[in-house]
Amino acid sequence: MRIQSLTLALFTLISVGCNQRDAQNKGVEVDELWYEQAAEDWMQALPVGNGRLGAMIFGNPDIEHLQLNEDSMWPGGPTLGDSKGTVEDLVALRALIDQGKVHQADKFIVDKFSHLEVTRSHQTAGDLFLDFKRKGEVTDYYRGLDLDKAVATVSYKVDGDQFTEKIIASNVDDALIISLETTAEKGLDFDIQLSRPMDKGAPTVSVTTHNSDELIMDGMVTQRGGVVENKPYPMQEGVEFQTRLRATTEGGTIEPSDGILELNGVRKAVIYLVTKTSFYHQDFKAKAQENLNEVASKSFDELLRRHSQDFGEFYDRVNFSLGSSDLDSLPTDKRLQRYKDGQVDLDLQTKLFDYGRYLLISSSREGTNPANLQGIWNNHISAPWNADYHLNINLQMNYWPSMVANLSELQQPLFDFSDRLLQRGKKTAKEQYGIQRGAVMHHTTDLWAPAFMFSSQPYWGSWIHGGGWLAQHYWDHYRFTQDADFLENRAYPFMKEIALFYMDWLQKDATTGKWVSYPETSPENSYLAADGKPAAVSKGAAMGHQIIAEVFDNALSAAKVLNINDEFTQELKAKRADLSPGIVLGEDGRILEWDKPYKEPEKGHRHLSHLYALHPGDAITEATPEQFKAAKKTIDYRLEHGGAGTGWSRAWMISFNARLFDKASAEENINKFFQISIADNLFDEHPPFQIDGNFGYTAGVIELLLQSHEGFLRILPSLPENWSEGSISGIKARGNIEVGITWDQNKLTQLSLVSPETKSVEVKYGDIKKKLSLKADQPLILDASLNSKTNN
Ligand code: FUC
Repeated sequence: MRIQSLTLALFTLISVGCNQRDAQNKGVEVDELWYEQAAEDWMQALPVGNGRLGAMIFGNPDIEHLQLNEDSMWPGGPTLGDSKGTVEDLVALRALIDQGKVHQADKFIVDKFSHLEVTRSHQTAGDLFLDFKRKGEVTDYYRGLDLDKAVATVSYKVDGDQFTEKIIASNVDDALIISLETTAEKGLDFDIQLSRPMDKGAPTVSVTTHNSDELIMDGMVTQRGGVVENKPYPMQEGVEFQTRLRATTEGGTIEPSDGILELNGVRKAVIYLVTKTSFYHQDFKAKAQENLNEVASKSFDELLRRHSQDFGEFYDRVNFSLGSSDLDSLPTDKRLQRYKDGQVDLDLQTKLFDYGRYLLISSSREGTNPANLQGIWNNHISAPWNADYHLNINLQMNYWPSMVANLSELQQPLFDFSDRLLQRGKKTAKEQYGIQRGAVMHHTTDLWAPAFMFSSQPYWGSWIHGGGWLAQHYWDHYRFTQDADFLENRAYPFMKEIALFYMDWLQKDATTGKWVSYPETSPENSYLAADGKPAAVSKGAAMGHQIIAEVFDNALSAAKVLNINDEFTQELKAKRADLSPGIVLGEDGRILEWDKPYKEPEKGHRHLSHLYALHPGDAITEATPEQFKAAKKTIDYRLEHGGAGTGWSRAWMISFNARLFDKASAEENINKFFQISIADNLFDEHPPFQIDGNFGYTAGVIELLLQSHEGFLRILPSLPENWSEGSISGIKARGNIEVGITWDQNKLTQLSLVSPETKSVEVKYGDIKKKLSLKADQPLILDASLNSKTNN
């Protein structure tokens, strides 16, 4: 094995791809993923995206394939179904739980309140094929994704002639743009074709040519294999769209023919592709034409310049290094294999960190829909879990890096979407539970933002805290950005609606005198009831009470900032004072997941919902030592029983380790994440592909280096032993403080802090804790003793 990888390393050192090689010759470090062959399957293809529109690039020299994506490609519409259930049903349901009839309660909750399973999925936008009809020998193959500039490149020689293809997904010009170039005297001969997979045998698009150089693909998203209420429910209507493509060339000819563009003798070509949908625009066809005319009036170089500048404004904010990048001379898939074979690759860890930032910038920009379970990249008509928005961790995890990695603007799509959900959630609260105030959201939703319950199983579907968890993002957005306007006009109204629902949902427990939330479930998990059979519904559960407590606390903190003291805040305080605790320890020292210490059928379950208060919540810290210890015990128990099996669960584990200052486990979980959950294109695998793990990993890395949830900044709280030297800059702490950290031999060497406002901040490194003064926009540079380097 060893000899093999050494030979491989030597071989690849001589045969590195031309971009990498060129860059190294020029002494420029390129942050890239790169490969020596075309992608054979989708999980090897490389993603580009402008937040809404994107593609997976295969780089095939025979027939190049770009699988296309757009974030509003959904069947159906906003009108599917109404909330179910009545107030009487809720009373009856609670009575069953009070009487300990949990199996009946499990059945009742689904029968009365749920729409059962609904399958309607985010879908592929289709495919672009470039048929090169190649005959010659292909050598010097290179396929790469430059993360700094967000440019994908495919290059190779054909019978000695150089061919180069560059692809960008531009946000500023709202288009995919592909440039093709050859040094061959006779130029390139190729066909351009657009298509989209059939939906259960029915065509989903029609493709026509326009003028002599355009292809137009018109269609509507359908899902003939749709399911509603567990029954087949063919959806023959959905979002309408138009994809429009124009080719321009230098030299050669373009001939339209039967829905195809034929290009001959072309030395240089640029293909411009736009997609507009009825979700965003009533006049989407006119918009597509307008968009195409605008983008096609610019040269590729100009578009590339505009795109790289725009992308760089986000990407360049953060820099992370763990020392040597020598292994950049190895193709990414070979490096990954080396890692899987047991050779830890620290620089690949930094690449995956950067990739998380790249993916968020590419799948979530102001005005777009939020990143779904696959970001925007999806080649299915019916995707795993519908590539939708799961609210019991997945959607939130997508946005974990947004604040800490200094990408706060990219959270806007989450808030725009959540505000839509809030409107639907108010209706659901009223109709489904008879609760007149506030809003509720269940475990999953989709483009149309339904908030009602839809699942045939109580243990995943009847969870009611989607909105409560989202409320944390609103409050944290304020804590990080200090944007008072956002707090007043977006965060507080959202938090208040969620709190109002909870206030009316809570029931006084006759025995404890505490407010209890029920029916409750703990996401996707079940316990063994007294008869030894699995049950889901319980009278209170850890996560529910932790989330409710957090919503109440954060709403009260927000009210304080906003100087609000009214009936609502008074009522909130009273309910909060008597709320059932969300963190209760069992006799074995672990945190209870439900109301009682039940036996667990799946001891290594992937969700660690009862540790919400440790992360992403902040109620369990060093300042609560017993709970802190119990959290560690809870995690160890899960891991001993095969926990963290999925990519996202492993990524979450890294953040847990960070919060518990458990460096050794963090190191181990990072290695396992690479070894088990990362594919050749560095996408996270549940399996299958699920992008939350990518984002969770990037957030977890920062959590190891900087924490700010306790009211002060912790520097290098959980630095893994093998990250002995390194640096990170541009990351953010709560209070809108930008932080740079450099370390050597596992010890801090320099800390820099900068804030746009003059303020004091408390900082802790090891045993040293100091209160420091920051002057507006003036970086404060500190040494390992947290003494100012500048003033000395
Ligand atoms: C949650 C998880 C699953 C999966 C799905 C999309 O329901 O429990 O593992 O990630 O979301």
